[in-house]
Amino acid sequence: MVQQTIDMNHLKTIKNEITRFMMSYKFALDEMNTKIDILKQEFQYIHDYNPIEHIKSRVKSPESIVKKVRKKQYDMSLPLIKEKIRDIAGIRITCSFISDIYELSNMLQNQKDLTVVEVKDYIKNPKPNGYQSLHLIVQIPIFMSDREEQVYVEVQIRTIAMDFWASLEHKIYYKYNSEIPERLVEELRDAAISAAMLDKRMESIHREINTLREEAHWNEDDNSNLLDINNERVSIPYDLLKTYLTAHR
Ligand code: 0O2
Repeated sequence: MVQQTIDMNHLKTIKNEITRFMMSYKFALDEMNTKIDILKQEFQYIHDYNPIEHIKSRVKSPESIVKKVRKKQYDMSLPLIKEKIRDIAGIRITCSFISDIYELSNMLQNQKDLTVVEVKDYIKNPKPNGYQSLHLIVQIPIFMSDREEQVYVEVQIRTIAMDFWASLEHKIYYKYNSEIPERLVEELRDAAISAAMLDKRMESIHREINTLREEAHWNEDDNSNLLDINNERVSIPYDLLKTYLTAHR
């Protein structure tokens, strides 16, 4: 009877510890999502468009955590898991253009309370199978009633095309395990290259449209392109200003 009471108490303590452990990742994601939302609004204000197509976040399930711990052959201890498994909290941000990925990543890296632990640039250096994405491992402080904790969060930032490829590739491997023939591996790699080319084309169209929009805005604008010289109103040609601004950036 006494033995059972001790076990029950012990079990209760363990349950509490695991709950607190898992909650810390939920809080970290809440904090990150708030940050990202603020950045998104700021970006919208500066660039007049929303760079984020969608955001998904998840806390790895306890079963998946255990599976990864076993695969990596770590000891089953919470402090060790906290230190070694750095993608328990994960956020996936899908951006419109490649330049948005880097801008968003810089904005995140400039946040004073975030510590960037690792950056893996699979866009500049795609994985051999063609996988592309920018991965950041960050640490974010969370404040609980009795303590402050630094919690790891994995942030994956990619374009719609990269996300499309990664989702389908994941499904193919999930369904067929790792036995897919080399010919199909090649096809997937080719498809990743096509996705990257599509991203580049879309970005170039986006840039051109932006320039056209700026020019149109400049030409139709109130008085911002006018100078008063010797009581005479002179307009500054858009091309001249653009060259000047580019040279002095
Ligand atoms: P899930 O279910 O998405 O979480 P790690 O194993 O994390 O310690 P690794 O493999 O060096 O170390 O990490 P990496 O390369 O940063 O990859 C982590 C995550 O990126 C993966 O998590 C996937 O989500 C994604 N990823 C990486 N490579 C690929 C790929 O080739 N295809 C696809 N579709 N996704 C990829 P998990 O834990 O594998 O899976």
